[in-house]
Amino acid sequence: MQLTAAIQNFNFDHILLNAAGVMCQTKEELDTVLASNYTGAVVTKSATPALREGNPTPRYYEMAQNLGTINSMGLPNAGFDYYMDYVSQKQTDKPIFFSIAGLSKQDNLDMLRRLEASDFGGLIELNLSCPNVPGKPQTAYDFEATEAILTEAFAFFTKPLGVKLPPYFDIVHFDMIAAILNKFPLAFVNTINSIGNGLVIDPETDTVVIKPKAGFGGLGGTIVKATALANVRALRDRLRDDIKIIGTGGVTTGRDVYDHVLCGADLVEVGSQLAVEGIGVFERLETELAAILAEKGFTSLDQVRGQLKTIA
Ligand code: RRO
Repeated sequence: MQLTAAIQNFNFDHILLNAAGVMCQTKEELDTVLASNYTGAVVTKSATPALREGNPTPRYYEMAQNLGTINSMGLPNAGFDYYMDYVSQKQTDKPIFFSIAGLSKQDNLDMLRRLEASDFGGLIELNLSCPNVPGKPQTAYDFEATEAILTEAFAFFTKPLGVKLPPYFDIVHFDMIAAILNKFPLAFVNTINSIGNGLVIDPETDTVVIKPKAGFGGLGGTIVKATALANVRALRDRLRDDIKIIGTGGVTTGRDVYDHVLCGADLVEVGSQLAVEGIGVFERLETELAAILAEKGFTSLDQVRGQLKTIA
């Protein structure tokens, strides 16, 4: 069974990896993801130039019946240098995605300059979709700002760069973001980040379940799957073939992974369910995925990728 993928000259022996933010804030967590026999890569927690503690707790909550999660972590991370140190020291055959999420365009451009000047030989993910920093809107909902940062970045950046996008909910917005992304030599697009600014209530206490932003936070897990699939499918239909797609959102079973691939995902990331279930999730998902492929008589994901059928 061929459960592999490629982005430019990076080969992935497995299509699953963590979603940025989950199990990737410390070197020990990053090592855990890399050490799994069922991950194809690892992505680091989105970095800011300096260490951040993030928002006050409670800032993460799991809904009943595995419906999903809500978080308002607020970009807690060990700072750019910590992750640069990690990727410089690390000996691994697996590709590493270095994720950055500056709080301003200048922060992002400064970090990209440092990545460009460094020996880092992996992939870089520019997170334009953090929903949880009070007072900072998600950049990728501002099409002009998105085009501006990519224009300035690609004026000097030559390494494999992708963007992490928020979910879009309108066909015109799919058209607009794709038209912008197609202007740039992006290696990949990762869709979706959490659905921003949901609200979950505890029925026992009539209280919100997380403290920051009066309870508003990013939704992940089961409840976001349909939105994630729509975004993967819509972008695969609109982006240049050489821009690969990382499908993220709502993956709790092997069938969910299969559905992402059907919609056109090259790699698939696991966020909420990795937080809920732990590192063993990757073996379970890959085993379930392989069983579905075998049952359908496929020997490779290439026979499935993008093959979603519509009703004539
Ligand atoms: O740290 C967070 O609050 C966070 C980030 Br940066 C993100 O991109 N997505 C998310 O759900 N949480």
